[in-house]
Amino acid sequence: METGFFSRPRPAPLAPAEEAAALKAARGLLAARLPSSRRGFLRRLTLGGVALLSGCSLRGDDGGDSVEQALMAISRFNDAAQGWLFDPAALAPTYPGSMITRPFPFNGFYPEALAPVVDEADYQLEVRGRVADRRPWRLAQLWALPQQEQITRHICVEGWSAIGRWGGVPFADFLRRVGADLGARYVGFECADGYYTAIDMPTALHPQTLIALSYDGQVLPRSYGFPMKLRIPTKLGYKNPKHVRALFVTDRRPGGYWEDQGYNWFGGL
Ligand SMILES: Nc1nc2c(c(=O)[nH]1)N[C@H]1C(S)=C(S)[C@@H](COP(=O)(O)O)O[C@H]1N2
Ligand SMILES: [Mo]
Repeated sequence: METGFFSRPRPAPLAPAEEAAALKAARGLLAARLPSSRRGFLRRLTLGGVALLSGCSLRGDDGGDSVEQALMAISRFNDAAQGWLFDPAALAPTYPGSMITRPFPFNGFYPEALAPVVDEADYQLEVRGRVADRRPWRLAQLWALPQQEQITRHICVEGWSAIGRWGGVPFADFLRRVGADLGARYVGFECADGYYTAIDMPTALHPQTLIALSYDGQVLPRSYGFPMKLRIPTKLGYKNPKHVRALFVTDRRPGGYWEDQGYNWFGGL
């Protein structure tokens, strides 16, 4: 299913008063369209979320037209898109190989040249928290597990999206294999570059959530998260940790590098 509403240019920021007005209007429109059980997220709705929901970049330099367009798109928001965004079991759209974005963009909280260099020989994935088997994993052991591939869209709140092809181990299979407490609430991730983030258990168990070991048929390149990243197509880019070196299962909601600076924790809306 190609919904087509996520491609957009990098936006220029809105003025603070415009931001506040756009958010207030978006919350009002969405409140009218959501079941009461789903309205909790509205308090945490960010402008990135508005852009994601509407597919419109919110620019400050076009006289407010983009805000108006975004709000119109939200008011037309269809049930299929809502299902994908709000139902933890719904599948993210997948795409044909011909739609892969080349080259796939790099993003990180530092320039690409500073991406961490992780030595495969030294690498161990630590597993902690509410898990029966906490033995660390070598990369070869992860590669030995049954693999799956997906071509999905990565959406960054900074205003770009790109389609890529990732392969790896369904995270639900991994969690079952290590005897994770699947009734626990969260899985947290720590990365080799100091980045960190976390997801809720329904997202961890989602059939498209992968321990990604490959990108476009190649060993996952350094820029995209070698030796492994979590690929979570139902979540925004910042919820997809690269260079993961440790994960833990917990009931206490972990923070995140961007989440702790105000990004929406749920990050998929
Ligand atoms: N370890 C680590 N993971 C990270 C980040 C980061 O800076 N460090 N940035 C996040 C953000 S905001 C995005 S958009 C994606 C970018 O992934 P890409 O370089 O494969 O496009 O990685 C996410 N995961
Ligand atoms: Mo991002």
